[in-house]
Amino acid sequence: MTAHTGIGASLPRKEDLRFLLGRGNYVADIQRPNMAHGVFVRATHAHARITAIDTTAALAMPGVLAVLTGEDLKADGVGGLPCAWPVSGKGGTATKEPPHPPLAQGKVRYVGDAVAFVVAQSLAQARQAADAVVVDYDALPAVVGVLDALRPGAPAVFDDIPDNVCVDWEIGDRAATDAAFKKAAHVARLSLVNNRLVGNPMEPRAAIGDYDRSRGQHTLYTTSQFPHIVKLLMGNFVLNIPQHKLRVVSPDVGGGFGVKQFHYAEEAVVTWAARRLDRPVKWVCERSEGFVSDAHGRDHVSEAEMALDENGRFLGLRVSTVANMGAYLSTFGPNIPTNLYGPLLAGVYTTPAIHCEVKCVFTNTVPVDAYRGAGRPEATFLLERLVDVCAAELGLDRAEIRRRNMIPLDAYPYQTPVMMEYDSGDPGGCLAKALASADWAGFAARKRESAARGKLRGIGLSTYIEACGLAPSRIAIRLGVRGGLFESAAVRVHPTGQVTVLMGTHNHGQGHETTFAQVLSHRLGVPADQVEIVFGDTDKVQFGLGTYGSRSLAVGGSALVKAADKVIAKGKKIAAHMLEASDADIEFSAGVFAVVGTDRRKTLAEVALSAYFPVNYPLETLEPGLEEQAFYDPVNFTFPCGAHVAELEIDPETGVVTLLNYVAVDDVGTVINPMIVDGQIVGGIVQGIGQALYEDCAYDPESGQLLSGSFLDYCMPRADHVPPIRVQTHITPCTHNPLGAKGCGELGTIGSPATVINAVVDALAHLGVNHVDMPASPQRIWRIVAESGGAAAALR
Ligand code: MCN
Repeated sequence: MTAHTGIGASLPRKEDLRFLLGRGNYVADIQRPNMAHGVFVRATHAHARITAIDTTAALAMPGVLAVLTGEDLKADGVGGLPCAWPVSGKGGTATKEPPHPPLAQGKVRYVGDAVAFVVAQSLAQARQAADAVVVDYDALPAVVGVLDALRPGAPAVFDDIPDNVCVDWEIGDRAATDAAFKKAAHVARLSLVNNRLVGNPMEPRAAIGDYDRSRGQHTLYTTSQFPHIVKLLMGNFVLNIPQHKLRVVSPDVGGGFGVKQFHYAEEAVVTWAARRLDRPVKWVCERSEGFVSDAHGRDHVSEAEMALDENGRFLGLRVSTVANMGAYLSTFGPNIPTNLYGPLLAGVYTTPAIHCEVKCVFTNTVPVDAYRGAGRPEATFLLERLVDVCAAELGLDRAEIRRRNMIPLDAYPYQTPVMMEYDSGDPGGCLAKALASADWAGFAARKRESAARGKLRGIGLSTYIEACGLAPSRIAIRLGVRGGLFESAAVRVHPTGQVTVLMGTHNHGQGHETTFAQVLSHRLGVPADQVEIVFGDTDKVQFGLGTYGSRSLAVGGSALVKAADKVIAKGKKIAAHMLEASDADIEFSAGVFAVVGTDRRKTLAEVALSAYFPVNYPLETLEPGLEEQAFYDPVNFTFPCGAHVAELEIDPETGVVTLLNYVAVDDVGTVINPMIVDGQIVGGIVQGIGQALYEDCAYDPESGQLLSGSFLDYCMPRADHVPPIRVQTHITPCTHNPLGAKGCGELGTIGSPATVINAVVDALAHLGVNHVDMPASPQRIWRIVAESGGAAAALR
């Protein structure tokens, strides 16, 4: 009856009608009675002592209600923003977590650091007054690059951390890896940079603090991917608000891509200001303000070495990475280049020995945290670039060296030397499909044809594996997270059989209102249009941990199945009573409870009506009502994997890269909605193309000023940059969750940067090029071509 709206149906996204009709409800749309408006005064120096803040002129301006500073925060006992996931370094050393006040106290440590908050009757008045706040700075030397921050004598971001090292972390077996290198027939080496990125979701961040003095009740409306965690962190660590007096609402959110999953200073400041002023206070981030206040992503410098035997088999991998934390630890900061990076370095290969060390380093830049993929694109980029270097140095075909080292199908479940146990996957199958689909074999002819037109053609491939579905509590706790990472769902069957589902995850573009309705439709036999998905309000939804790490379906969806199964179990008892049968004789299928082998049956709606109006109901043994809640703690991560191929042309005269074709073959386990999965993968690939070819968050190394602080300088990929992308799946179901589903939300950003750069390097390989750092901008490529004798020579 409901197969068409259940698992596997490409249902159009239910939520889109609301957005297309302009009925979305974003934080900026929310108006509260008597609401005031706030503007932040932000640091113009990357590193400076604040010698004075003169607020007199600003306070005298029309409409101004308050100018709040770090000293006011201190006087009110407001705490610092906590890092929720510190990691344990070499020998068990602790992560250094310096205080992170929501408004700077004493010093500013990056351009954009919040110094004061001006609140006025109108936004225009607040803006004008913010300009009138006079901050006197005593400028200090700044440090921007991670390698610079490690140099002896480098400016210290914090006086009590003179070497700027936040944590020095390692994973793997150093001795076994050293031994592998000793017996190697060949060692391939590569130094590489993973460029710093700015997330730039379409909707900038926003927050409204609201305070009801009569009840001592705070409400924060915020653009968050995880309202319950903001409630916990802000209430408990920063503002000391009891949890029952704090509500966090995260309504429609226009994209997050990771950067809306942190607890930000602005959230605490508006909540605190609303209480001080006893009126709602709204802040909406400007686009250029977002460049200096949204957490940034990536920013690694690495050395990588692969030891190989004489047949091109990987014996050992050694990685040393320095990762930028920025000026303070963001919510998950140190976890990203460590726990989400090192354990993925085995990729889809059987490399028996791996050792990776990572130094997380403070600099005078915006804090760095998760950005779509978070650690896993960095691992894949390093490994898959290095594999290409191995192939080139050994004269092996790039697909062949991968096949030789790939985890065979019969080796699953596969334990890697870096913690992970992959439950399922067929990377060889993905690779074969991708090569066939991209006509890898026919490339030489296409290359000749391009050369005849004066273009350098390249083809690149990459495999990848990702751990998503954060996270099994047993592993998360071992890795230092302060608590488990289950997810929750509640299923409320109304007396008439329609259903409201309360999800602990948050939908901000992923299509949850559609796919979770499909999951429930499949399990309970209720048409998807009779299911409403509620999320994002801590007063409505039971505790939940939100959306990141492509976890919503694998973890939240599994909680939903669990809750639905509880509904079915209770429904069987009710139906048994109604049908005068034993529970054990009741079967449930497609929304109907039936006595096995008979035509006696009750629909879910009939059972639900009886549950709320218990006339023919086992009241002595069963509570009324039909609503169940479940918490699901996964036993393992899920491991999507795949193979991508990109083909492109380079114009040697200008250095411009034009992508011609992109093929992706991905294993996301059971697919709930093929159209949504396609969209997620394509979106991710485009983001990865952005990193590979266009996006670069550049700072001036001396002054610490952000050079690419607007879309004039920071090049986001546009539709005309993107080639036709062919997405195919190659499914092996996840073995440990009830849906068999793996994540799909990030894999595009994980597979594509290496794929694209491998193709760029292939196009330039005849010039002796073995690596190009991202972004492979026209300037960077033009320079390579010019240094190797110019366009004409490159084409010879
Ligand atoms: N899905 C499916 N079948 C599968 C896997 C997933 O139908 N086998 C569906 C899911 O039901 C869900 C969507 O695909 O509707 C993505 O699911 P999942 O992989 O579980 O990822 P999450 O929903 O947890 O989303 C998080 C992930 C991350 S971490 C980032 S960052 C990201 C992303 O998804 N940010 C996004 N995709 C984004 N898409 C949009 N439009 N905007 C963002 O900010």
